[in-house]
Amino acid sequence: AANDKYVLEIPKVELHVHLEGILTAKLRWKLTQRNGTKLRIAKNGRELKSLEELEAAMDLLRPDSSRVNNDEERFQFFEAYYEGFECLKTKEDFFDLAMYYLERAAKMNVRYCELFFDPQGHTNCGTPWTVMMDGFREAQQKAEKELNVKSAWIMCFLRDLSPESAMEHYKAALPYRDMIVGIGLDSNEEDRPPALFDEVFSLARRDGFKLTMHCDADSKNTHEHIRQAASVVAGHGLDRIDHGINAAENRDLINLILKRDLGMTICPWSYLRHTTYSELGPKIRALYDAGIKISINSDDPAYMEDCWILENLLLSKHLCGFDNKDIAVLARNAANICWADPAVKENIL
Ligand code: ES4
Ligand code: ZN
Repeated sequence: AANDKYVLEIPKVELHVHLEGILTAKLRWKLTQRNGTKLRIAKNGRELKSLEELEAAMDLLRPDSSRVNNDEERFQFFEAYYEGFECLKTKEDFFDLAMYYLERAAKMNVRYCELFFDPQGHTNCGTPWTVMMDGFREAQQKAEKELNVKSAWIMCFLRDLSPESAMEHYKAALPYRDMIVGIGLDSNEEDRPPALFDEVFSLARRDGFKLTMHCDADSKNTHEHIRQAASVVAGHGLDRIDHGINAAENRDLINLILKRDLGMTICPWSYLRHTTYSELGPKIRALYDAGIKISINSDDPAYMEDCWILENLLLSKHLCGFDNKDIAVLARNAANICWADPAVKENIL
């Protein structure tokens, strides 16, 4: 327990959390009631009628390393995740969602965070950009002033939608570029290699954005996707990699990541969806021992038994045998690979 106190109290930087992935059953229920929207979740569109039903449905989607990975389960996660977007209607909803994260973050001593959001999921629900971004901006300003938590946004494109849709959304986001530090790519990776989105990522780099992409461990072409993300997209590869833990299986990929000095955002709890404890520890450990700047993060806490950056750090301690010195290195790595202005970056931790 004394060690847990150290992990709780150490100042932190979080670089991989999906705003929509912190929409807990309780918050989703509250917003559904407030807006009179329908509550559906991953069960052929059947409408749920109570918070208890929603909690039970979301509970089935949590990572559980005792079940084998299957495509059906991943599909259900995405379905439930996107259905969650339907209760977000007003500026206040987006503010509440972001504040929910930022207040939790403050309690865990997160000092700076880069938050993913998926604008295509919201425009798809008919939500205007001003509603999203004004809500986010108010939360960002309030958290910086009142909670001592700084934040920036990473706009992710949904890789299961077209590159044309990504480009349209990129252009529509430019009026808000002062809030957005980076561009990412998420959602279902099946048959959607990084290079498909080369054009919009190249343009974003020319415009001064930092670049990252998800390379999920359960992707069928995991090594090739990591290679493209690390060395091909936007001329010479991206600025960070999200996940990418299967690089641990391939010395050439480790060397490539080291050569490009790419940071990696690791979310241990997520991988229990498709990896066993005994496989996971050594993979994370191999990346760390190779000298790659990995950071530990939370991904989608609402779909993971309420596991946040703190629980993920504790899990990585347990899985990899990290001690407090290692935890300090992981926190330092996150500060190192974050995309805050140099002046801010120096004083984050
Ligand atoms: C996601 Cl690929 C992926 N994994 C987990 N959460 C997500 N949210 C959006 N894309
Ligand atoms: Zn993610």
